[in-house]
Amino acid sequence: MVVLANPPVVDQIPLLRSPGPADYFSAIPVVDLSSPGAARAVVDACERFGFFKVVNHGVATETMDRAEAEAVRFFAQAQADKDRAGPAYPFGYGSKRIGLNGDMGWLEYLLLAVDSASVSDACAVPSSAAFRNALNEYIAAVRNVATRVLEAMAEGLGIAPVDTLSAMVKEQGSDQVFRVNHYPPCPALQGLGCSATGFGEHTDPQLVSVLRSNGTSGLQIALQDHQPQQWVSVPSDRDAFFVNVGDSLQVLTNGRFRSVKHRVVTNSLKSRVSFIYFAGPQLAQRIAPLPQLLGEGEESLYKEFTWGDYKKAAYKTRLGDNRLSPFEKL
Ligand code: GA4
Repeated sequence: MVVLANPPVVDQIPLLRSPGPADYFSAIPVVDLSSPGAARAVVDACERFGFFKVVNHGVATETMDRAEAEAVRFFAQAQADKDRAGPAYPFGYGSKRIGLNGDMGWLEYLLLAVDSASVSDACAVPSSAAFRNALNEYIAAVRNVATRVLEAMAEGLGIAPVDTLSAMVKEQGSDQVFRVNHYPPCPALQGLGCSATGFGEHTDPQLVSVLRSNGTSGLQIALQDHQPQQWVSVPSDRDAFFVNVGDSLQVLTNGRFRSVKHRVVTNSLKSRVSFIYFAGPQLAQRIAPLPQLLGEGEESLYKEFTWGDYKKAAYKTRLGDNRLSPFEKL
């Protein structure tokens, strides 16, 4: 057997099969957030996929475009200037390394803490007022989408009060994170049938994550209950948001919603820029199935933990690990 080494530029970055037209999944659920049927559609999508697209969300195109243009400007800077905005941990600029345990992807990014509805003062980056203002406007808007989605979920699940889930994110001191990802093209692999992993497969630890990207595809989700695992490509839509169910929401619903495994495959010719808002609760928030969702005699599938416990454990894992399994009851 001949084992080919990765071309030097993508050394250390795992390769994936390049997606073809047949991998695009046209059946991604679409939720019209302005429609009276939104609550039911959200619950259905969370049960079947842990993932859906949101349209008619009310966020102005200019808010998204301005933040994207500023991000493009930031990443176009000289490498030395961007490196001065690092390291990524706890917050700032990072390149290729994801987390602290050896994961690598073909991307550069900004990892930022969010306080209330804007970039935390604890983050010195971005230092440009124009970029920061654009991000703050975007974050306020996307946070509002996330809380409306959490309210639709509660309504659809029949949980009262309807702000039971959204309040966890709106509370002072909730643990919200924002990520700006730039996946440069990787022409070295063009025509070889394989692509660099932009962001390796993982589930998000929080309640929900809300993603928006430019028109370059790359996001893939794993379909639930498919053996062997089946990855499908999500057609890009720069006017929509995409929502992922995270591990914490899986636990709060006692597994009724399952967190979605997802990953990003790099395009060989086009840059992908994405924004992801991760809606987490306060560190002290107990993550346990909501009593209203437990049927008679139904027990929690999970051991007791707080978001702080989960987060601490998550940062010790590798990206692709199943982070929930140590918290499952035997
Ligand atoms: C996945 C979701 C978010 O991007 C993130 C990621 C975090 C990081 O990039 O530092 C983690 C990853 C994410 C889960 C496991 C740990 C932590 C990288 C990693 C290997 C910001 C988050 O909250 O968890």
